[in-house]
Amino acid sequence: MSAVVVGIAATLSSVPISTGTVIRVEVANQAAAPKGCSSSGSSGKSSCGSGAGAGDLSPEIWEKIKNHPCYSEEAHHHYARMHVAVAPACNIQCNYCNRKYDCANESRPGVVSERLTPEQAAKKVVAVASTIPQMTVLGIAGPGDPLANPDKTFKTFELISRQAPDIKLCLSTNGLALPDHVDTIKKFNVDHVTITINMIDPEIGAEIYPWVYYRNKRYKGRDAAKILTERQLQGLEMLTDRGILCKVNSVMIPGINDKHLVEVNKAVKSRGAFLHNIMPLISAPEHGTVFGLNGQRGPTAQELKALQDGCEGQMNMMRHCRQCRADAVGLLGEDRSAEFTTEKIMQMDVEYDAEKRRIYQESVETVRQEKAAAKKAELVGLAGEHTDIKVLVAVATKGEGKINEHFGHANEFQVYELSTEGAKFVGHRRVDLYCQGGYGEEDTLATVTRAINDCHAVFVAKIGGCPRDELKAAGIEPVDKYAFEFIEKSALAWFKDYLAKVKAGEIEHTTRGDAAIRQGALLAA
Ligand code: CLF
Ligand code: SF4
Repeated sequence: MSAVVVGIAATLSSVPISTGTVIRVEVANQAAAPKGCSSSGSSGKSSCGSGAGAGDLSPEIWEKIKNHPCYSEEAHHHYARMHVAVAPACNIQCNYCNRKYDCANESRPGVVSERLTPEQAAKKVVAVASTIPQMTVLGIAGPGDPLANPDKTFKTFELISRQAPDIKLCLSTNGLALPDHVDTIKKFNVDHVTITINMIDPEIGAEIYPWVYYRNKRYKGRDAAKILTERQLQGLEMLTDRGILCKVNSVMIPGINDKHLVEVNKAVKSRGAFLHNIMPLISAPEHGTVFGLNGQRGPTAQELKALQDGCEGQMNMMRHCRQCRADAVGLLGEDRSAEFTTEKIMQMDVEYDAEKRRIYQESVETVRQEKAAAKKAELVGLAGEHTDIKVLVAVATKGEGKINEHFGHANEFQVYELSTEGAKFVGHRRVDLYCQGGYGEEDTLATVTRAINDCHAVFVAKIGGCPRDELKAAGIEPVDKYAFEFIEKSALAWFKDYLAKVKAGEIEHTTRGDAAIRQGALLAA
């Protein structure tokens, strides 16, 4: 095993990190040669991002991501994932985590998952896959760290790969124990691994991690962070060496690691990470976390976008993460876990029908092709336009890439950036339901407006008179004329009209303000 080079000050001493392995601490940019995602040699172009399609990637990579809702933005409109909460213990402490809740590296603070045995988990996967044929990925993401519970985690993977072999296996870890398990991960065909890497500098790490528990000893502060970063980067290299697709999650903590995440981005790209997912810190006093209690704020929507945009030239950025819980079920952005409680699952008599799933997924592919063709046709109409104008628009959708949700029923809005280059997914905004038992809530409308305040328009399947007027007063145009049509095609058609009106002097193009990322505890719908 070659030494791993870590991007931190050369004065740090070497630390033994695993049997026969020593991490050498040198300059970051001297790290391993670029490996990576695409047929274009991991050039880090945005065409190679999580929004990339079949034409942008090598056939081998496309096959791995085409129906993985987290690794492909385009796939997330059509395919679902599920998590099974089989891993309760954790080997580190993060200042944004309260152990009463799930691992906040993949989950929202404030929600707790039902713990399962591997056998219960396998039964649940078969039941969900039979009920939701677009469920293609099984992830283990907590509620603690999967690799701090290796027996339960790998037993679950073993059972599922036997009973539902068409389902992709996915794992999310803090990375501390990762180098010890890379060969087992490979053995069980876990082809997608997420590592949460919030820093490569132990000084910064000491502000995020009070301790790690490593080789039967508790380390604190800077020493703890140093071991953690070395193990994370070593694990990442070992995985990419074996051809396993790696995503890196980073929690953006303003004033602590926000600027530093650009260095993290370079370090993980150079070690072959496929995708970087920079997520906002969700922090509120009621979560009982160190950050929540000391008033550490999360980023605004525009701060998050600026960082993601800044890193996009370096590598593929994920922007559609929903920070879902450790027992999430369904499309990203929906949570059907309540339909599959242990009690309900144990009473279900399920038979796994792989052929039925295959036929359903073929129909999904037909819709995807129609969607791509519609978008391409609309883009042709923009080809003659020459302007730097970019606008954000919000969309109410419940999947299939269509504008098919009522304004009042949306618990999130997807946000697209429109330019003459096309329509690009840049994020989502969670909101409280405006429509409560048939009536609109005025307070809620104000929070919705704040959440999409940086958008010029909101596309919906339907909207009532009152919210329509209030949105207009806030400078956000409600658009329902594309109800049940494909999102990108419709947004581009609207944008063409917008540019025409600007050109004709009918409207003046103005930039909009910032928007708020919701900070409260997020509960299952
Ligand atoms: Fe789960 Fe994570 Fe696999 Fe996806 S989630 S283990 S890679 S299957 Fe996805 Fe959820 Fe974001 Fe995670 S939206 S929190 S990135
Ligand atoms: Fe909590 Fe996850 Fe951090 Fe462990 S790794 S302390 S479970 S957020």
